[in-house]
Amino acid sequence: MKHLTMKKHSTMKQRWSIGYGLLCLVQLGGTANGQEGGDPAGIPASLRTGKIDAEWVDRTHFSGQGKRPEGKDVLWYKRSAGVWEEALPIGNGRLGAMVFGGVADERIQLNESSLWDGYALDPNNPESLESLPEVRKLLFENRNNEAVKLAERTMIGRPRHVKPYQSLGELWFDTPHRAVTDYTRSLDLATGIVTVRYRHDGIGYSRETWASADHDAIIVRFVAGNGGKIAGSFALRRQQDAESAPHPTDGQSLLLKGRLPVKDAEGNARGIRFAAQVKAVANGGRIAFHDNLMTVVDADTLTLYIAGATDYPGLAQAYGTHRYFGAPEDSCAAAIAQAMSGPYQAVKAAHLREHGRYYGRTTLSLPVADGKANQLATDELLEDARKTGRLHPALVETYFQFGRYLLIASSRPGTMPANLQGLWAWQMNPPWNADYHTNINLQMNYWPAEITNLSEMHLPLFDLTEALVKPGERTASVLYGANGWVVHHLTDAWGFTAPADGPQGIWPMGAAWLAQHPWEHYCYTLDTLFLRERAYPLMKGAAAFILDYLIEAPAGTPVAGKLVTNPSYSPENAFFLPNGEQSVFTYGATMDLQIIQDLLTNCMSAARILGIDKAFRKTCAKALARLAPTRISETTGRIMEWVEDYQEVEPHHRHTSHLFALHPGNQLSVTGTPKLAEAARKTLAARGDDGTGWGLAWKINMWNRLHDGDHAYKLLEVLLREKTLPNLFDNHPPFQIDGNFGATAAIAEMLVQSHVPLKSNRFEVHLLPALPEAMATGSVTGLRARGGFVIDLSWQDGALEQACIVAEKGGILTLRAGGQVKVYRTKKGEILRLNGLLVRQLDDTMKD
Ligand code: FUC
Repeated sequence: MKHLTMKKHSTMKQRWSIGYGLLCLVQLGGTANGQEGGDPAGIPASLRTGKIDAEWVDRTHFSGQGKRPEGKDVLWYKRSAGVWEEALPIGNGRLGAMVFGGVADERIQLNESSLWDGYALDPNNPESLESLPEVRKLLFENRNNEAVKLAERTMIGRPRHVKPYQSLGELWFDTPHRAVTDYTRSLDLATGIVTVRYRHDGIGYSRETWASADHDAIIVRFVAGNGGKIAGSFALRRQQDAESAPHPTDGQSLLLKGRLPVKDAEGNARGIRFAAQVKAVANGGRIAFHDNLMTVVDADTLTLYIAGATDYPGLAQAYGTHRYFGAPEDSCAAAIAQAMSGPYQAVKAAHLREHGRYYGRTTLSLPVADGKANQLATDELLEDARKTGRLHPALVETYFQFGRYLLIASSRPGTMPANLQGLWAWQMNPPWNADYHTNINLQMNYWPAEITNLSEMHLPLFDLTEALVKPGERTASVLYGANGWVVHHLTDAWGFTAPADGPQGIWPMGAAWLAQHPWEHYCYTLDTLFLRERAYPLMKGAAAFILDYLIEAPAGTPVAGKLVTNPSYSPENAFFLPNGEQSVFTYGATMDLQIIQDLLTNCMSAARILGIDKAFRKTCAKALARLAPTRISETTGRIMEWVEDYQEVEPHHRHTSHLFALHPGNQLSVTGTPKLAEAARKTLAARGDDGTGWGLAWKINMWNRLHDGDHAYKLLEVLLREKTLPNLFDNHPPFQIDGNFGATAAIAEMLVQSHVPLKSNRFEVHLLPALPEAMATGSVTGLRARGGFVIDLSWQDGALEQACIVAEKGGILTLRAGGQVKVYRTKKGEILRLNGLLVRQLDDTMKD
């Protein structure tokens, strides 16, 4: 249906269109009802099975000039999106959509966060435990590639790969408006609403699209100015495994239904079921159906309610269950009924309150008065950055807030956590399956959660982490004969914890790294109940595995007598062996040791705070004392990535794993470990100023931690100039959302850092630790620091002007700024107002 363009499919000889009321097939030559293009039901077979993305185009002719919409944090454009990477994302954590903003032809691509291929299975390789001693021996004897071969054969999961997260489907519609003037489309981050505005035949039209969290639906509202009428033809579609038709019981809806065709070894169908429903509510006008199309004509206003659901059993039940819950089409109908239970304006007002509650907590202002930000649309600001080499501060503000927006939209309490694409994926096989990579990417998604005041959005990560404990315990026991739980370099919605893909998958550090997050959540919130009930059990279980996995390095190795990991791998870098061969496997890779130091140290702190587990604390302390240390290369002065001073195959490799202790860890710092910090600086410089989107985002964070804001900003410039798509999505390439989240956290850490531990179980709070020259004047509100502090700051010409700090939990606050360190005793709820020299101002007040 719709038109098909000849863009990428030169063999297609026809162009399909939905007329606004009638299906029409526009013949461009060739077959009329061709095998290539169409089927009698009105939807070309190619659109059921083909590549939707390559075939969609908006046929609108644009003229005139759209104006920047109101609102401070707005992405806006003067044309509709041509491709998915220009479309604008909305989401309520579970349901997501990419809105193209087309006029003659609109496309709204839909996602539901639990629509995963695959099912829960036991992927653990039973041959692993037997081969483990031999793998270890080979590695200690520097017979690395023999170890790789044996491990590949005996340790990789069965199956070897996880299955993908997939698109739910797409809503496409035609309208009769082919030539429009003064068009704008925008996403207001503060409201979460995508708005399309234009004029046609002198009449103004607007359409707003948003995702309601509390009404659990996506809503599209069409409004016409005086005398204008709304018309359109609507179709729901999916490339595969689904059928779309008029709803059997609801005369105003289309329903798309399907099931993924997955079978287990016994031939039982195990794929999840899914459905999407779109319901049209027209004020005036008529709704009719033609084959699989729903048409609306002559409406004064039109509201579409879109719901989506699957029968995914939930993270907690996913592993080991054969049961699925509820018919997805019933869930859709229920969600739509709920969304329609109040007048549109009331449902919208509830959405604005709900979204604003999170979004409005933090503001960033980097003022310049050049008017550019008003004239240049978002893609033009990116273009301007590419031309001038410099970022407009308005772009930095928007990019920062966009990262926060994306987390609110893709990770709400009770939903799946944000995957490699957050929530948004149009393909059936997205890059890297849009899975959960646990060797950096999933964790990076959550770096901004606490510091940018979105602590609740962190919760889905803990739900996933808890769901991995049971399968992870089995993997620990089957593969390594170890206690505790383990996760390797990726996981999915079905509790996959075994090594996947290849040797890079034999990286048993995923759980240990994931366990950093609930601890961080505690450090920011000081929620002792959370620490006791959720964080500590996860941390202790991850540590139990590590304590069993560690092994003493034998005589003759560079760290003889010390505890190391084996096998071990520095994600995902390779090195040259002395004989010139390349390898990836070793023992005691630096990152492992740093993750372990982080985990065991955090476990000890947590147990001390909770006043429990003395014996376990001692065990951790003993292991820490024997752990092989992070070492500096005598030849390069850099932090060694591996236990031997191997030369890396790719010196600019995208992972900077061996600086984990600098970021996101905290054992390495400018003030605490100056020698290691200097070696880290050299390491970072050698890694270079380029990289994948997320690789750059990580390095920006690391330069911040070295208090070099200008270098950090230089990389932010590269990220925005070269690794950012027109809709501000991060570009690995391809699109991968972690870079957005990593860089958002980094912009926050230019302004506030609080990772340096003090003896008191507290952390030093450092104001403006890495302020770049390019951000010399500005203000921020609502950033959070460890210890339960909420911080507003303003600065002028590179120096702190004022700070206002709310001590939500009270206690000692150690503050560093501009070379000074001051200590304040605060009461619970106290507000400290400080001038640029950290001197308290007289109007200190207690919070009500
Ligand atoms: C890691 C990275 C890749 C990619 C993938 C999803 O393995 O090394 O670059 O980001 O995750």
